[in-house]
Amino acid sequence: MSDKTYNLILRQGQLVTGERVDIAIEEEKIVAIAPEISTSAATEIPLNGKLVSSPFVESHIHLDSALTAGDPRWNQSGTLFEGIEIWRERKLYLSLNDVKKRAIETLKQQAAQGVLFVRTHVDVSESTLTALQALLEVREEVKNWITLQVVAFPQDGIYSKPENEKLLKKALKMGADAVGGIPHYEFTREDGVRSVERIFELAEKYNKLIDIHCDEIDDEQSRFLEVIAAGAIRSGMGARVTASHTTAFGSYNNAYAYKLMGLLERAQINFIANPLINITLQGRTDTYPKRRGITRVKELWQRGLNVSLGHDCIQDPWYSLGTGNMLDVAYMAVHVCQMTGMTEINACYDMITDNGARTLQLENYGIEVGKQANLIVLDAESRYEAIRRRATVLYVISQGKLLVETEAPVTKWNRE
Ligand code: 17E
Ligand code: FE2
Repeated sequence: MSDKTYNLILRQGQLVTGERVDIAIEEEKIVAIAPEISTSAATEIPLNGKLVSSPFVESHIHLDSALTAGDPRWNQSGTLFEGIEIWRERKLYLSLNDVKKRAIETLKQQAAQGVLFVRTHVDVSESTLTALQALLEVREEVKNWITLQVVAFPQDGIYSKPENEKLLKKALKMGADAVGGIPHYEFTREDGVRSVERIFELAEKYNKLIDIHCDEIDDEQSRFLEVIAAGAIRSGMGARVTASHTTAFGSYNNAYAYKLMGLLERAQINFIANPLINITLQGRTDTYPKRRGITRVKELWQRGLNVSLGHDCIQDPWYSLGTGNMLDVAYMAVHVCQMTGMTEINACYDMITDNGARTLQLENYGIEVGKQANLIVLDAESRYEAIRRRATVLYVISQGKLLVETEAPVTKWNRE
Protein backbone atom coordinates (compact mmCIF):
# COMPACT_ATOMS: atom_id res chain seq x y z
CA MET A 1 0.00 0.00 0.00
CA SER A 2 1.32 3.46 -0.87
CA ASP A 3 1.54 6.10 1.84
CA LYS A 4 -0.29 8.57 -0.39
CA THR A 5 -3.40 10.06 1.11
CA TYR A 6 -6.18 12.02 -0.51
CA ASN A 7 -7.77 15.24 0.83
CA LEU A 8 -11.22 13.74 1.15
CA ILE A 9 -12.94 10.42 0.61
CA LEU A 10 -16.69 9.84 0.68
CA ARG A 11 -17.13 6.19 1.68
CA GLN A 12 -19.92 3.97 0.38
CA GLY A 13 -22.25 6.50 -1.12
CA GLN A 14 -24.99 5.39 -3.48
CA LEU A 15 -25.04 6.92 -6.95
CA VAL A 16 -28.36 7.56 -8.72
CA THR A 17 -27.64 4.39 -10.71
CA GLY A 18 -27.75 2.38 -7.48
CA GLU A 19 -24.01 1.58 -7.48
CA ARG A 20 -22.22 1.86 -4.13
CA VAL A 21 -18.87 3.61 -4.39
CA ASP A 22 -16.05 5.41 -2.63
CA ILE A 23 -15.24 8.82 -4.13
CA ALA A 24 -11.80 10.39 -3.63
CA ILE A 25 -11.22 14.13 -3.96
CA GLU A 26 -7.86 15.84 -4.31
CA GLU A 27 -7.48 19.60 -4.66
CA GLU A 28 -10.57 20.63 -6.64
CA LYS A 29 -11.10 17.39 -8.50
CA ILE A 30 -12.65 13.96 -8.33
CA VAL A 31 -9.62 11.68 -8.67
CA ALA A 32 -11.05 8.20 -8.09
CA ILE A 33 -14.41 6.45 -8.04
CA ALA A 34 -14.41 2.73 -7.17
CA PRO A 35 -16.37 0.14 -5.16
CA GLU A 36 -13.56 0.36 -2.60
CA ILE A 37 -10.58 2.73 -2.44
CA SER A 38 -7.81 1.36 -0.22
CA THR A 39 -5.92 4.63 0.10
CA SER A 40 -6.85 6.76 3.10
CA ALA A 41 -7.65 10.45 3.24
CA ALA A 42 -7.16 13.39 5.61
CA THR A 43 -10.94 13.55 5.95
CA GLU A 44 -13.19 10.54 5.44
CA ILE A 45 -16.96 10.72 5.53
CA PRO A 46 -18.90 7.44 5.87
CA LEU A 47 -22.15 7.59 3.89
CA ASN A 48 -23.57 4.09 4.51
CA GLY A 49 -25.54 3.99 1.29
CA LYS A 50 -26.83 7.58 1.30
CA LEU A 51 -27.47 9.09 -2.12
CA VAL A 52 -24.54 10.97 -3.67
CA SER A 53 -25.70 13.15 -6.50
CA SER A 54 -24.52 15.93 -8.73
CA PRO A 55 -25.61 19.24 -7.20
CA PHE A 56 -28.95 20.82 -7.93
CA VAL A 57 -29.11 23.29 -10.78
CA GLU A 58 -31.47 26.22 -10.34
CA SER A 59 -32.08 27.01 -14.00
CA HIS A 60 -34.57 29.83 -13.53
CA ILE A 61 -34.82 32.35 -10.73
CA HIS A 62 -35.18 36.12 -10.31
CA LEU A 63 -32.60 37.09 -7.68
CA ASP A 64 -33.13 40.83 -8.14
CA SER A 65 -36.65 40.65 -6.70
CA ALA A 66 -36.04 37.84 -4.19
CA LEU A 67 -36.98 38.56 -0.55
CA THR A 68 -39.11 41.62 -1.34
CA ALA A 69 -42.57 40.05 -0.81
CA GLY A 70 -44.96 42.62 0.70
CA ASP A 71 -42.68 45.57 -0.15
CA PRO A 72 -44.26 47.89 -1.16
CA ARG A 73 -47.43 45.74 -1.10
CA TRP A 74 -48.77 42.21 -1.47
CA ASN A 75 -50.07 40.84 -4.76
CA GLN A 76 -53.83 40.67 -4.16
CA SER A 77 -54.98 39.32 -7.51
CA GLY A 78 -52.16 36.76 -7.63
CA THR A 79 -51.59 37.49 -11.32
CA LEU A 80 -48.37 37.92 -13.29
CA PHE A 81 -49.58 41.38 -14.26
CA GLU A 82 -50.07 42.69 -10.73
CA GLY A 83 -46.65 41.23 -9.88
CA ILE A 84 -45.09 43.28 -12.69
CA GLU A 85 -46.90 46.43 -11.43
CA ILE A 86 -45.64 45.92 -7.86
CA TRP A 87 -42.11 45.28 -9.05
CA ARG A 88 -42.29 48.47 -11.17
CA GLU A 89 -42.89 50.38 -7.92
CA ARG A 90 -40.23 48.47 -5.96
CA LYS A 91 -37.53 48.93 -8.58
CA LEU A 92 -37.73 52.72 -8.19
CA TYR A 93 -35.79 52.43 -4.93
CA LEU A 94 -33.27 49.69 -5.64
CA SER A 95 -29.72 50.29 -4.45
CA LEU A 96 -26.61 48.28 -5.16
CA ASN A 97 -26.44 47.16 -1.53
CA ASP A 98 -30.11 46.27 -1.31
CA VAL A 99 -29.91 43.98 -4.36
CA LYS A 100 -26.56 42.42 -3.45
CA LYS A 101 -27.61 41.69 0.11
CA ARG A 102 -30.85 39.96 -0.90
CA ALA A 103 -29.17 38.06 -3.74
CA ILE A 104 -26.35 36.73 -1.56
CA GLU A 105 -28.75 35.77 1.23
CA THR A 106 -30.83 33.86 -1.31
CA LEU A 107 -27.80 32.15 -2.84
CA LYS A 108 -26.76 31.01 0.63
CA GLN A 109 -30.21 29.54 1.25
CA GLN A 110 -29.92 27.72 -2.07
CA ALA A 111 -26.36 26.44 -1.61
CA ALA A 112 -27.22 25.21 1.89
CA GLN A 113 -29.78 22.98 0.18
CA GLY A 114 -27.44 21.68 -2.51
CA VAL A 115 -27.78 24.20 -5.33
CA LEU A 116 -24.37 25.06 -6.81
CA PHE A 117 -25.34 26.37 -10.26
CA VAL A 118 -27.87 29.16 -10.76
CA ARG A 119 -29.26 31.05 -13.73
CA THR A 120 -30.85 34.32 -12.68
CA HIS A 121 -32.93 36.72 -14.73
CA VAL A 122 -32.28 40.39 -13.95
CA ASP A 123 -34.64 43.14 -14.99
CA VAL A 124 -32.89 45.53 -17.37
CA SER A 125 -35.91 47.71 -18.18
CA GLU A 126 -34.91 50.11 -15.42
CA SER A 127 -32.87 53.14 -16.42
CA THR A 128 -29.97 52.87 -13.95
CA LEU A 129 -29.30 49.14 -14.47
CA THR A 130 -28.63 48.97 -10.72
CA ALA A 131 -29.90 45.39 -10.37
CA LEU A 132 -27.73 44.24 -13.27
CA GLN A 133 -24.62 45.92 -11.88
CA ALA A 134 -25.33 44.32 -8.50
CA LEU A 135 -25.78 40.81 -9.90
CA LEU A 136 -22.64 41.08 -12.03
CA GLU A 137 -20.71 41.99 -8.87
CA VAL A 138 -22.36 39.15 -6.96
CA ARG A 139 -21.47 36.67 -9.77
CA GLU A 140 -17.81 37.57 -9.20
CA GLU A 141 -17.98 37.63 -5.39
CA VAL A 142 -19.52 34.17 -5.04
CA LYS A 143 -17.71 32.37 -7.84
CA ASN A 144 -15.54 30.31 -5.49
CA TRP A 145 -18.55 28.47 -4.10
CA ILE A 146 -21.47 28.90 -6.53
CA THR A 147 -21.67 29.49 -10.26
CA LEU A 148 -24.05 32.22 -11.38
CA GLN A 149 -25.31 32.97 -14.89
CA VAL A 150 -27.04 36.28 -15.54
CA VAL A 151 -29.80 36.80 -18.10
CA ALA A 152 -30.52 40.39 -19.19
CA PHE A 153 -34.31 40.34 -18.91
CA PRO A 154 -36.39 43.31 -20.13
CA GLN A 155 -39.35 42.78 -17.75
CA ASP A 156 -41.38 45.65 -19.24
CA GLY A 157 -40.77 44.53 -22.85
CA ILE A 158 -38.22 45.68 -25.40
CA TYR A 159 -40.59 47.94 -27.32
CA SER A 160 -42.83 49.37 -24.59
CA LYS A 161 -40.47 52.33 -24.13
CA PRO A 162 -37.93 53.76 -26.57
CA GLU A 163 -34.94 53.37 -24.19
CA ASN A 164 -35.55 49.69 -23.35
CA GLU A 165 -33.77 48.30 -26.39
CA LYS A 166 -30.68 50.43 -25.64
CA LEU A 167 -30.69 49.27 -22.02
CA LEU A 168 -30.80 45.64 -23.12
CA LYS A 169 -27.85 46.18 -25.43
CA LYS A 170 -25.93 47.98 -22.70
CA ALA A 171 -26.60 45.09 -20.31
CA LEU A 172 -25.06 42.66 -22.79
CA LYS A 173 -21.99 44.86 -23.18
CA MET A 174 -21.66 45.07 -19.40
CA GLY A 175 -21.32 41.29 -19.26
CA ALA A 176 -24.67 39.50 -18.97
CA ASP A 177 -24.37 35.87 -20.08
CA ALA A 178 -27.69 35.60 -21.90
CA VAL A 179 -30.37 37.68 -23.63
CA GLY A 180 -33.92 37.47 -22.31
CA GLY A 181 -37.29 38.71 -23.45
CA ILE A 182 -41.02 38.67 -22.82
CA PRO A 183 -42.85 38.61 -26.19
CA HIS A 184 -46.32 37.88 -24.73
CA TYR A 185 -46.12 41.14 -22.73
CA GLU A 186 -45.17 43.40 -25.66
CA PHE A 187 -48.00 45.71 -26.79
CA THR A 188 -48.89 43.72 -29.91
CA ARG A 189 -48.36 40.32 -31.49
CA GLU A 190 -46.14 42.05 -34.08
CA ASP A 191 -43.98 43.70 -31.41
CA GLY A 192 -43.66 40.29 -29.76
CA VAL A 193 -42.41 38.67 -32.97
CA ARG A 194 -40.05 41.59 -33.60
CA SER A 195 -38.70 41.28 -30.04
CA VAL A 196 -37.82 37.61 -30.56
CA GLU A 197 -36.09 38.41 -33.84
CA ARG A 198 -34.12 41.21 -32.16
CA ILE A 199 -33.08 38.86 -29.34
CA PHE A 200 -31.57 36.45 -31.87
CA GLU A 201 -29.71 39.30 -33.63
CA LEU A 202 -28.29 40.53 -30.32
CA ALA A 203 -27.32 37.03 -29.16
CA GLU A 204 -25.44 36.38 -32.37
CA LYS A 205 -23.77 39.80 -32.37
CA TYR A 206 -22.60 39.61 -28.75
CA ASN A 207 -22.16 35.82 -28.61
CA LYS A 208 -24.68 35.21 -25.80
CA LEU A 209 -27.07 32.45 -24.84
CA ILE A 210 -30.83 33.06 -25.14
CA ASP A 211 -33.46 32.46 -22.44
CA ILE A 212 -36.86 33.99 -23.13
CA HIS A 213 -39.91 34.22 -20.87
CA CYS A 214 -42.28 32.87 -23.48
CA ASP A 215 -46.08 32.58 -23.57
CA GLU A 216 -46.46 32.85 -19.79
CA ILE A 217 -50.21 33.33 -20.08
CA ASP A 218 -53.27 31.08 -20.43
CA ASP A 219 -54.10 32.64 -23.82
CA GLU A 220 -54.18 29.79 -26.34
CA GLN A 221 -53.46 32.41 -29.03
CA SER A 222 -50.07 33.27 -27.51
CA ARG A 223 -47.75 31.56 -29.98
CA PHE A 224 -44.26 32.92 -29.62
CA LEU A 225 -42.72 29.51 -28.95
CA GLU A 226 -42.95 28.76 -32.68
CA VAL A 227 -41.10 32.02 -33.40
CA ILE A 228 -38.30 31.00 -31.01
CA ALA A 229 -38.11 27.51 -32.53
CA ALA A 230 -37.89 28.98 -36.04
CA GLY A 231 -35.16 31.39 -34.87
CA ALA A 232 -33.18 28.52 -33.32
CA ILE A 233 -33.39 26.50 -36.54
CA ARG A 234 -32.52 29.40 -38.87
CA SER A 235 -29.65 30.72 -36.73
CA GLY A 236 -28.29 27.27 -35.93
CA MET A 237 -28.26 28.28 -32.26
CA GLY A 238 -30.23 25.17 -31.21
CA ALA A 239 -29.33 24.15 -27.67
CA ARG A 240 -27.98 27.63 -26.87
CA VAL A 241 -31.62 28.72 -26.80
CA THR A 242 -34.11 28.22 -23.96
CA ALA A 243 -37.85 28.85 -23.75
CA SER A 244 -38.95 29.47 -20.16
CA HIS A 245 -42.47 29.03 -18.79
CA THR A 246 -44.35 28.40 -22.14
CA THR A 247 -47.51 27.87 -20.08
CA ALA A 248 -49.85 28.65 -23.03
CA PHE A 249 -48.65 25.33 -24.49
CA GLY A 250 -50.90 23.74 -21.87
CA SER A 251 -53.88 25.48 -23.49
CA TYR A 252 -53.16 24.94 -27.20
CA ASN A 253 -55.48 22.69 -29.16
CA ASN A 254 -54.01 19.27 -29.84
CA ALA A 255 -53.82 19.72 -33.61
CA TYR A 256 -51.62 22.79 -33.21
CA ALA A 257 -49.65 21.20 -30.35
CA TYR A 258 -48.90 18.21 -32.60
CA LYS A 259 -47.53 20.43 -35.37
CA LEU A 260 -45.55 22.47 -32.85
CA MET A 261 -43.93 19.37 -31.29
CA GLY A 262 -42.47 18.46 -34.68
CA LEU A 263 -40.97 21.93 -35.00
CA LEU A 264 -39.56 21.75 -31.46
CA GLU A 265 -37.91 18.41 -32.22
CA ARG A 266 -36.14 20.03 -35.15
CA ALA A 267 -35.15 23.09 -33.10
CA GLN A 268 -33.59 21.15 -30.16
CA ILE A 269 -34.00 24.08 -27.78
CA ASN A 270 -34.29 23.71 -23.98
CA PHE A 271 -37.43 24.18 -21.92
CA ILE A 272 -37.80 25.38 -18.34
CA ALA A 273 -41.00 24.88 -16.37
CA ASN A 274 -41.60 26.59 -13.04
CA PRO A 275 -44.37 24.53 -11.46
CA LEU A 276 -44.50 26.24 -8.04
CA ILE A 277 -45.08 29.64 -9.53
CA ASN A 278 -47.19 28.83 -12.55
CA ILE A 279 -49.66 26.64 -10.65
CA THR A 280 -50.39 29.75 -8.58
CA LEU A 281 -50.06 32.56 -11.19
CA GLN A 282 -52.01 30.92 -14.01
CA GLY A 283 -55.68 30.02 -14.15
CA ARG A 284 -56.57 33.26 -12.36
CA THR A 285 -59.08 34.32 -15.03
CA ASP A 286 -60.68 30.86 -15.15
CA THR A 287 -63.70 29.94 -13.09
CA TYR A 288 -64.20 26.17 -13.27
CA PRO A 289 -62.82 23.98 -14.68
CA LYS A 290 -59.61 25.80 -13.79
CA ARG A 291 -56.53 25.14 -15.91
CA ARG A 292 -53.19 24.10 -14.44
CA GLY A 293 -51.24 26.64 -16.47
CA ILE A 294 -48.17 24.50 -16.98
CA THR A 295 -46.38 23.60 -20.17
CA ARG A 296 -46.50 20.04 -21.56
CA VAL A 297 -43.59 18.79 -19.47
CA LYS A 298 -44.39 15.09 -19.77
CA GLU A 299 -44.89 15.17 -23.52
CA LEU A 300 -41.71 17.20 -24.14
CA TRP A 301 -39.77 14.75 -21.97
CA GLN A 302 -41.33 11.76 -23.76
CA ARG A 303 -40.09 13.22 -27.05
CA GLY A 304 -36.55 13.34 -25.65
CA LEU A 305 -36.41 17.14 -25.47
CA ASN A 306 -34.43 18.76 -22.68
CA VAL A 307 -36.69 20.03 -19.88
CA SER A 308 -35.45 21.45 -16.61
CA LEU A 309 -37.30 22.90 -13.64
CA GLY A 310 -36.87 26.23 -11.90
CA HIS A 311 -38.03 27.73 -8.62
CA ASP A 312 -38.57 31.13 -10.38
CA CYS A 313 -39.23 33.13 -7.19
CA ILE A 314 -38.42 33.23 -3.52
CA GLN A 315 -40.61 35.66 -1.57
CA ASP A 316 -41.27 38.25 -4.24
CA PRO A 317 -44.26 40.04 -5.85
CA TRP A 318 -45.14 36.91 -7.84
CA TYR A 319 -44.80 34.28 -5.11
CA SER A 320 -44.60 34.88 -1.38
CA LEU A 321 -43.31 31.43 -0.35
CA GLY A 322 -40.20 29.44 -1.21
CA THR A 323 -36.99 28.47 0.55
CA GLY A 324 -34.79 27.61 -2.42
CA ASN A 325 -35.29 23.88 -2.02
CA MET A 326 -35.21 22.28 -5.49
CA LEU A 327 -36.85 19.12 -4.14
CA ASP A 328 -39.97 21.22 -3.50
CA VAL A 329 -39.88 22.18 -7.18
CA ALA A 330 -39.53 18.58 -8.36
CA TYR A 331 -42.25 17.49 -5.90
CA MET A 332 -44.67 20.04 -7.34
CA ALA A 333 -43.77 18.97 -10.89
CA VAL A 334 -44.62 15.35 -10.05
CA HIS A 335 -48.10 16.51 -9.05
CA VAL A 336 -48.93 19.23 -11.55
CA CYS A 337 -47.41 17.45 -14.56
CA GLN A 338 -48.75 14.06 -13.39
CA MET A 339 -45.26 12.54 -13.54
CA THR A 340 -46.19 9.87 -11.01
CA GLY A 341 -44.64 6.72 -12.52
CA MET A 342 -41.29 5.62 -11.07
CA THR A 343 -39.33 6.53 -14.23
CA GLU A 344 -41.26 9.81 -14.32
CA ILE A 345 -40.38 10.64 -10.71
CA ASN A 346 -36.74 9.86 -11.46
CA ALA A 347 -37.01 12.10 -14.54
CA CYS A 348 -38.22 14.96 -12.34
CA TYR A 349 -35.08 14.55 -10.24
CA ASP A 350 -32.98 14.67 -13.42
CA MET A 351 -34.80 17.91 -14.33
CA ILE A 352 -33.29 19.64 -11.27
CA THR A 353 -29.82 18.19 -11.88
CA ASP A 354 -28.47 16.92 -15.26
CA ASN A 355 -31.07 18.59 -17.49
CA GLY A 356 -30.50 21.94 -15.81
CA ALA A 357 -26.77 21.53 -16.42
CA ARG A 358 -27.51 20.93 -20.09
CA THR A 359 -29.69 24.05 -20.27
CA LEU A 360 -26.96 26.15 -18.68
CA GLN A 361 -24.42 24.50 -21.01
CA LEU A 362 -22.21 23.57 -18.04
CA GLU A 363 -19.12 21.67 -19.11
CA ASN A 364 -17.70 20.69 -15.77
CA TYR A 365 -20.74 18.93 -14.32
CA GLY A 366 -21.24 15.33 -13.22
CA ILE A 367 -19.67 12.76 -10.94
CA GLU A 368 -16.75 11.58 -13.06
CA VAL A 369 -13.01 11.23 -12.53
CA GLY A 370 -11.24 14.37 -13.71
CA LYS A 371 -14.21 16.68 -13.18
CA GLN A 372 -14.37 19.43 -10.61
CA ALA A 373 -15.70 17.93 -7.35
CA ASN A 374 -19.18 19.39 -7.02
CA LEU A 375 -21.52 16.98 -5.31
CA ILE A 376 -24.15 16.61 -2.64
CA VAL A 377 -25.16 13.87 -0.21
CA LEU A 378 -28.82 13.42 0.67
CA ASP A 379 -30.52 11.78 3.63
CA ALA A 380 -32.17 9.29 1.25
CA GLU A 381 -31.18 6.18 -0.70
CA SER A 382 -32.75 7.00 -4.05
CA ARG A 383 -34.09 9.85 -6.19
CA TYR A 384 -37.62 8.69 -5.40
CA GLU A 385 -37.05 8.87 -1.64
CA ALA A 386 -35.29 12.23 -1.99
CA ILE A 387 -38.36 13.72 -3.68
CA ARG A 388 -40.97 11.92 -1.59
CA ARG A 389 -39.50 13.08 1.71
CA ARG A 390 -37.86 16.24 0.35
CA ALA A 391 -34.83 14.83 2.11
CA THR A 392 -32.28 16.94 3.92
CA VAL A 393 -29.08 17.63 1.98
CA LEU A 394 -26.48 16.49 4.51
CA TYR A 395 -23.26 17.56 2.77
CA VAL A 396 -22.58 20.03 0.00
CA ILE A 397 -19.14 19.79 -1.61
CA SER A 398 -18.26 22.70 -3.83
CA GLN A 399 -15.08 22.85 -5.90
CA GLY A 400 -13.53 20.10 -3.80
CA LYS A 401 -14.31 21.66 -0.42
CA LEU A 402 -16.98 20.85 2.13
CA LEU A 403 -19.16 23.97 1.95
CA VAL A 404 -22.14 23.09 4.15
CA GLU A 405 -23.16 20.35 6.57
CA THR A 406 -26.72 19.95 7.82
CA GLU A 407 -28.00 17.38 10.28
CA ALA A 408 -31.17 15.53 9.45
CA PRO A 409 -34.01 16.23 11.89
CA VAL A 410 -34.34 13.64 14.64
CA THR A 411 -37.75 12.67 16.03
CA LYS A 412 -37.94 11.51 19.64
CA TRP A 413 -40.89 9.21 20.30
CA ASN A 414 -41.92 9.45 23.94
CA ARG A 415 -44.63 6.77 24.28
CA GLU A 416 -44.72 3.06 23.73
N1 17E B 1 -41.48 38.07 -14.27
C1 17E B 1 -42.21 37.43 -15.19
O1 17E B 1 -42.46 37.97 -16.29
N2 17E B 1 -42.66 36.20 -14.92
C2 17E B 1 -42.40 35.61 -13.76
N3 17E B 1 -42.86 34.38 -13.52
C3 17E B 1 -41.64 36.30 -12.78
C4 17E B 1 -41.19 37.54 -13.07
C5 17E B 1 -41.36 35.66 -11.48
FE1 FE2 C 1 -39.43 33.86 -14.60
